[in-house]
Amino acid sequence: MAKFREGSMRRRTSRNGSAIMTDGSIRPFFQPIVDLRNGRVSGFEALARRIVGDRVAAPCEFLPGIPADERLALFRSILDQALGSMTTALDPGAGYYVTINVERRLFLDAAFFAVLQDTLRAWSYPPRQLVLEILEDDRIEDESALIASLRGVRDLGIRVALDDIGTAHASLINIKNLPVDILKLDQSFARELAAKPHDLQFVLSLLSLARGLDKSLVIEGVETVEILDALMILGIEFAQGYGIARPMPPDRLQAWIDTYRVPVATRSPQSLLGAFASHLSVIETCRILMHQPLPIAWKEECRNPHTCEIGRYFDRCGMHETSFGLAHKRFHEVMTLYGSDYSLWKSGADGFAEALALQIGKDIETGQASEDPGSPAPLEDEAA
Ligand code: G
Ligand code: MN
Repeated sequence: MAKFREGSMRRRTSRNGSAIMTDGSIRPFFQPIVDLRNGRVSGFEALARRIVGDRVAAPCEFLPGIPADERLALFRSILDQALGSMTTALDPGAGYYVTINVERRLFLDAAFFAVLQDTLRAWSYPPRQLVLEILEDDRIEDESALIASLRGVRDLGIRVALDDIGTAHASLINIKNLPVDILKLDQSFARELAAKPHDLQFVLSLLSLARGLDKSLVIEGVETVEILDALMILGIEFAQGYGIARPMPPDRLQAWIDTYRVPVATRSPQSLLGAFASHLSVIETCRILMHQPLPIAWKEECRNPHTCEIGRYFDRCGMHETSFGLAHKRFHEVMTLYGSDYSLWKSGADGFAEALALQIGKDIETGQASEDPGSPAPLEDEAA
């Protein structure tokens, strides 16, 4: 009787298209997440890929072929393979974490916790080194049940991340209501920063929100060294993106770790986008100080455009006499006026931001900005 039922289930799932699930073609690739404060790799996002011959397919291509009732099995498979790779392909003592995407409704699946605990136990894997990223789902869900499930996950010692912050679904309400440890800014923000430096304001404000809420912030979609530079200047902790590394199969991870160095390692700008980020920080600080006296050290040095980090960068590159260099000098002339003559201060601040943005745009047009993300040749599009 039991045998008959098992057999009929197997037939039913295979009719439902689970060939994708059972042929072993779905494997995790791993994309590093770097801690910008010390330049070290902190963890890896495990990303499901389907490998057929020498082609590597992304989830948007194969997920539609996996029916809803097999998504938990997909999660189990990725989790199992990811924990296996972390345990066997890397030094388990290094303390890297792995972060795994989970469809929102799986947190409400009755069998979810058993899958999670069984797999952790099978690999003797420390829960602290696992992060679950909550993905979006169009369905209206029972929020209180989701919150209870997330609490249960965190009680096991596993951390939870909210993915795709800034997209329609992952809204401020989710940040407010869901018990999570990590916020991940959707890659569409960082990816376009090179052409839209003003968008750095979103990064800066989200960082302030994350800090205030005591959560970590990961910026995804870091495609160039200039973006990395700007994020470091803002004080961002964690970054992920093609400019650091593409997702790669587990057997390449250790060699990548051994050779990777963060290309910029100071808090002083190395690019115009970095200078823009530095300027945003100064503006933000002035605004915070708005109704308070300027720190003494600032007051004395403020008028000298060579003393700030941007000024020192312009010194190194001989940029003080350019249009944006002159705008920078003008800002220094009015910088102390934020409390007494706000509109003059603001025109100086905006004038420098605009002049910089204009030059950044020109550099992109003339190909002076880096297009090479500064990482080894793309791995994902190659044969696995
Ligand atoms: O939604 P989520 O943030 O989990 O998306 C991760 C996906 O984004 C992966 O498929 C990965 O290959 C892709 N990705 C990662 N870094 C970058 C990047 O810098 N630029 C772009 N365009 N895509 C990226
Ligand atoms: Mn993700």
